[in-house]
Amino acid sequence: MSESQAITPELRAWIIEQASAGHTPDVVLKSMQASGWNEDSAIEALEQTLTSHLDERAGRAAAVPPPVKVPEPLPHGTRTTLWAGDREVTVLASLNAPRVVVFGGLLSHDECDDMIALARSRLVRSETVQTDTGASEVNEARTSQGMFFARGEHVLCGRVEARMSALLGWPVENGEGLQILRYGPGAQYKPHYDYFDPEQAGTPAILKRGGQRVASLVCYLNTPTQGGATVFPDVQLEVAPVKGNAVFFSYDRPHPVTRTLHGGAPVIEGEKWVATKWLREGRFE
Ligand code: PD2
Ligand code: ZN
Repeated sequence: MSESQAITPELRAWIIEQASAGHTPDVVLKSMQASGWNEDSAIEALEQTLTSHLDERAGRAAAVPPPVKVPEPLPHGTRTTLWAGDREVTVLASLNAPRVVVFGGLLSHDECDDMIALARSRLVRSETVQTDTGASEVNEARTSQGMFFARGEHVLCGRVEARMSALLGWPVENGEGLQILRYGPGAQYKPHYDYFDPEQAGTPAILKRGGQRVASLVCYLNTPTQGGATVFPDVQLEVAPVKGNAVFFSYDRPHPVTRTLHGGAPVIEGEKWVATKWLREGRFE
């Protein structure tokens, strides 16, 4: 789920379009304010977008940050099965660049059903940014609904988190609480990176709690009738959403060189439920 006034690729494209059409920053700012943006956030979004756009046009690439240690589920090379503390998990596929591993049977079907039952009454609609105005709003047909569990909130969350930690060799304390998302027909998650953009003004404050995100584990809680794959456009990889399975990917620096651009393809028929675990560099307390 994105923050309500984050600079999404759509908003960035809209701001650049407005500037290229000759609208002054003041006019663009007024338009954003008229559609619900607060002045400070709008100014910040405009400054960042236009500065980085000018840098790109001048060939001044943002520096690639140094790599950090990330979770690695297959430190000794490819295996067909892995012991995850209380359950054997199958390795269905892996890729090195981006680092992606697809797991079979990470969760039992009962665990998937129980997770959905615990989350259902707490779902709230996720917000998207409208591309024509830059306004943050809920778009019923296209968005997912979501909620966060606190880490260890239920016995089930604690058990699953311990299993993920054993599977990935990464401390439970370095994980965020599980995020549950439900997509209805037509809903999708547009391609994005899960790390926090170092260019965004709000990022240093976010990083105080646990540092950067370094990996994601998206678990499928049901099998949609049609659609809803997790896609990695840079390498044209599509991971089929199958109940109990999961896709892991890591990013050793907050930069597109990791090739971890990914999205949730539209659900065509049925619904799609996922539980996402994000792993941080440090303790997320
Ligand atoms: O539901 C997905 O397939 C998906 C795709 C992209 C989930 C996430 N990102 C996420 O939770 O970050
Ligand atoms: Zn994501």
